[in-house]
Amino acid sequence: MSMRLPFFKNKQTTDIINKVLDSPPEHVAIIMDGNGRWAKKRGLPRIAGHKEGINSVIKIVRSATKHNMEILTLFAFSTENWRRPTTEIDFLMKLPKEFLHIYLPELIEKNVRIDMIGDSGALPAHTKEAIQYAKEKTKDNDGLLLNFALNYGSRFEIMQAMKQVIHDIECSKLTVDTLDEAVFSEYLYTKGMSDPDLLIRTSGEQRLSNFLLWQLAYTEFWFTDVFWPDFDEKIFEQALLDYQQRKRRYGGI
Ligand code: V07
Repeated sequence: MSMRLPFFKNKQTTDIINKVLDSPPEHVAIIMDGNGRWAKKRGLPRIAGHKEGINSVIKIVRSATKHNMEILTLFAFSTENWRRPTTEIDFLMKLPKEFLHIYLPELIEKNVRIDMIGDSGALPAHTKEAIQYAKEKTKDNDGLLLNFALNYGSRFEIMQAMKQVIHDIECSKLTVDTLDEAVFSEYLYTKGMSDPDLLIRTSGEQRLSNFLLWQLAYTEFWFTDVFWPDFDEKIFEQALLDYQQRKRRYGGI
């Protein structure tokens, strides 16, 4: 009997974990930080870290589909990242195509829809075309929405929304009286998407870095010291469990 007890306890624990993961957050957003530091630690060039980061992306996408998540938003390139050396930027801009070349068939098979938020106008044509192709190929899928933030900056997003709102008011498509939070949200890149329930940032930094400032108003934040290339399904599930426990505490009040 005493031999069986640990097994019983373990199974019970596993059941609880599975139950919690059956009702995951609808929308998870991730700041995939620490690729450069991961590489430096190994004496490798920064770009080796970015390339390795792709493996974590697909791992987390697979986990998100497994847990029936609705939206996964990944911060892949910020408007501030243009300040990096040209060679690094050129390398980063090839990653969408490289990722899609390998994984698009699997994403299609998994019913994933690919989208992006950010100012696509400033991206190189080859990057834009690769993403456009994937968006088109997956536009009718109704599983996970895999949303890449690329050349994304939240203040820019809010500014351009504000300009468009003013434009629509001036041409009488909108009135000041009908403008509210829900209407304003429709002017953001994330129109039609629910706000993130959970934000994860890797690599020990604890700031937003101009990511989804409007959308994260009520979001739970979860930080880890783990570098993005070392982030895996286990750590992701730990974040999901912590999130569920926070929610359950609120529910008890
Ligand atoms: C990038 C790899 C992950 C770590 C973070 C920085 C480097 C996947 C994409 C991507 C983007 C759009 C798309 C398909 C894939 C990507 C950039 C950087 C710029 F439709 N990873 N990844 N894009 N990194």
